Amino acid sequence: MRLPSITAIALVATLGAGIAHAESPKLKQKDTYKVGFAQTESNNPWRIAETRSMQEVAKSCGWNLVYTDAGGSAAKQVADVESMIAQKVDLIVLAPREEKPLIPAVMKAKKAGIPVILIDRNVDQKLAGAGKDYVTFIGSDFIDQGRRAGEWLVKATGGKGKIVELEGTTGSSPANNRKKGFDDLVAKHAGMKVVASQSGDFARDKGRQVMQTLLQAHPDVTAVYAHNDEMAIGAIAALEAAGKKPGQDVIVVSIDGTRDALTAIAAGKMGATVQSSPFFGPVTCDTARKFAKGDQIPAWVKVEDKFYDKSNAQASMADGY
Ligand code: GZL
Repeated sequence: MRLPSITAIALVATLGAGIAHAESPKLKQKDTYKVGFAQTESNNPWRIAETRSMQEVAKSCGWNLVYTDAGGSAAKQVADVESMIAQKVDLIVLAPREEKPLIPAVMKAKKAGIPVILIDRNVDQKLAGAGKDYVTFIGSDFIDQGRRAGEWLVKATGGKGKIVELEGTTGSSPANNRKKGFDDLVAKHAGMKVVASQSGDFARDKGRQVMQTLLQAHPDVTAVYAHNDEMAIGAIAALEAAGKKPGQDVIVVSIDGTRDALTAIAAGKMGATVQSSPFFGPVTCDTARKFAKGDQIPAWVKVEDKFYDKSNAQASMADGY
């Protein structure tokens, strides 16, 4: 009897190892689930709207929701996920605060046989993948959001401007990709220059403080691009405190679509904002149900976002949150 060659044995071993880790854990079909939702923090209207959306859908989706709030700490969010694993939840829904620190927690859930659905923010795709380590990423196209904000600003300024960029939470996928989308677009226009770019951590008052500081170094700024409306509104307060007229001396463009942003656009203080929907409850319930049924789930369940400027902000107030 001919023994299989070393190559054949190695191939089977590799495949076997591969197969063992080929797929993320499954979700059985049943009437009710114990679902963990690990939130990053509740420091702005966007995050509060997201949490409300998840809590509102829980009842109709048959979820007994285990909710945690990491208070802005990725380390605490890791501990929150580990606690959900210890509680043997059926499914973990995670908005990873930053792209890298949450990956070990995702792998621990996989090892414990608990499927993870990422919503709102993603993990570093070089270190973990949909279908293999987690079920899918449900969220907006942050690069496209940055590009759309940049496109609008180029049109609004005739392709000329000294831009201050207020970045979101350092290391988060929305901050990384909103920066990439915007900066790549603006770099194509010789008259547009990002003169300063700094994190305001997606928070209103931090955005105001950073804008106040950057204004001292760049008093001739003509435009502000904020990675979210909260920082944009903080920047508007800083501009006004410095005697500038937002919407006239300085054009402000942002992302999210909060009610305060729609109000600022209608009042002429903000130019435009790209929606970044926080309403993840229904789409997460639908995706989990399809997954349990055995449907093929795409690696990215993309959320489509609207766009608001002075032409539609007032009429769209009901979209705000
Ligand atoms: C986007 C989300 C961002 C919002 C911010 O999906 O992660 O986090 O744009 C929020 O307002 O803090």
